[in-house]
Amino acid sequence: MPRTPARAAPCGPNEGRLVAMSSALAFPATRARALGGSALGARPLGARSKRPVIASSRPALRVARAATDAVVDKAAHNEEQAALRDEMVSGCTECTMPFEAERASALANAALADHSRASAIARDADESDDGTSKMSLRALVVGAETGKLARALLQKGATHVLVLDHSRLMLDRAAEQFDGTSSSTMGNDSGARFLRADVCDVPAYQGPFDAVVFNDSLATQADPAEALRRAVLLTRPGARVVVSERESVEADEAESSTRLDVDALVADLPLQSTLDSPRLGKTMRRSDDDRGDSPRDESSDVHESSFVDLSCGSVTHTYEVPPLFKLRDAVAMSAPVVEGFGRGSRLMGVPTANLDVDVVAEALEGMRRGVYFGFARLPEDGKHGKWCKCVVNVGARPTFADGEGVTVEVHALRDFGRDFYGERMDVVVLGFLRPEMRFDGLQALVARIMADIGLARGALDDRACRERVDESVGFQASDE
Ligand code: ADP
Ligand code: RBF
Ligand code: MG
Repeated sequence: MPRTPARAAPCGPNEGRLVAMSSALAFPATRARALGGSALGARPLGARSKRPVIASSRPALRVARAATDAVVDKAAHNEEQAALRDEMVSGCTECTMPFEAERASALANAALADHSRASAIARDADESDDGTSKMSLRALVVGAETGKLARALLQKGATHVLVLDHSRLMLDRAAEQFDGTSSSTMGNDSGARFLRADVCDVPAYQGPFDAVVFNDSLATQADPAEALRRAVLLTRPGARVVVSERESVEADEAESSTRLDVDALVADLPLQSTLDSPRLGKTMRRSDDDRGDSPRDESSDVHESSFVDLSCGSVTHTYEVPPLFKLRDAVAMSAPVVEGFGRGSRLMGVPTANLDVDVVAEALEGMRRGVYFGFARLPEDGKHGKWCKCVVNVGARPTFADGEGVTVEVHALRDFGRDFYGERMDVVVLGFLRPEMRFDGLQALVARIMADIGLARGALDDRACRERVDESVGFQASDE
């Protein structure tokens, strides 16, 4: 796929239709134009722009800001979207989209080609007795369109595809792509499933997903930044996140500045471009750049290397959720354990040893706020002196009105049977799990922390990770 931004080149048998249909897709032009909002009054926030297909790196933050600053009545927005899309489908006689098959195939490739989990599944199948693997590869499609993308994903190795849309009719139309054998709405059966829901409301048990594709749907979300953030939280480490927006070649310059700046939206998310070296991983510490062994700083990481594919009349960005234990340099900290907020994370079932932030200030400098995993120990405690697994939150606890300061909280995955305020704790941080977020209440936070702990355990159990610990930090991790 071309990396160099260029004007959209019509491709495949639909050649020429892009110009004729522009953002109207292949639904009747009058109906499709209503998506822009003019027929129903105000243009929805983040609605599709008719920008010419030019991929400039201009910092077009406007849409993201507008979406987050404004108080959006999300339910009303979603209903409006559903009505518009229902109307598009009910009024269409020839339900096809420009470059439909080519685009589905290109997006499925972006989502799954050379996917690390696909290789793991192939290895697992090789090693299994019956030559098949029980591992799943789950994809989430936001924006049903005609269902071709879901089919392409299944053909390219996805075992489960969940398709979301606000429009019931759109979902029904997409589901028609599947016969009874390949589609299921039941339980954990493999195949495609269709759900009328907002991406922010997808329950965690539907995932974790190995690929998420925003199929020409991010710009029409009530809050695109939040939608992306929620989607990323539903993913498994190593997952791909693909954002594709259809573009019009006839858009005027005035509208071009409202084009969604996807790179800006993902800047605070744990995503890296698929162009980053998987061996080196994403640079998480600014100090790497200070030492000059990385050509770019962390914030420009995503911007410089995001993948823009302009084929088939779309602009497509492809990112990867970093696989676990990807911190290039382990971060070592050693500090006395101090009193926290006394609100009692113990009540949450997750006691956290708060490290004295003044002591770890230097290590903290280059770290982004978020959740990490690694090993911890109480070096002065004969019984608990061995390294044990831990999760670490470096952040300001936005879920609570605690104050603004950044704290470093270590939850050791071991039962110490006592408190150890005032004692020194050593921590070696090896990997980044996710950015810190504001949750809607304690229950949601605790549920996510439990998921973090599960991911951390899995990563730290991995032999490669333990070997890396031995190499880079020079200690043997305990088996606990
Ligand atoms: P605070 O708000 O004072 O940090 P917490 O409810 O977070 O209180 O409890 C943290 C304290 O619990 C730690 O300082 C430590 O002394 C103790 N503790 C016991 N077990 C653990 C553990 N497995 N991980 C972290 N802290 C633990
Ligand atoms: N607090 C937040 O407000 N948002 C988070 O995303 C968040 N993630 C955490 C992840 C882990 C693994 C741990 C141990 C704590 C996290 N916290 C988070 C901090 C939590 O709010 C804090 O431990 C309690 O409020 C007690 O200070
Ligand atoms: Mg604490």
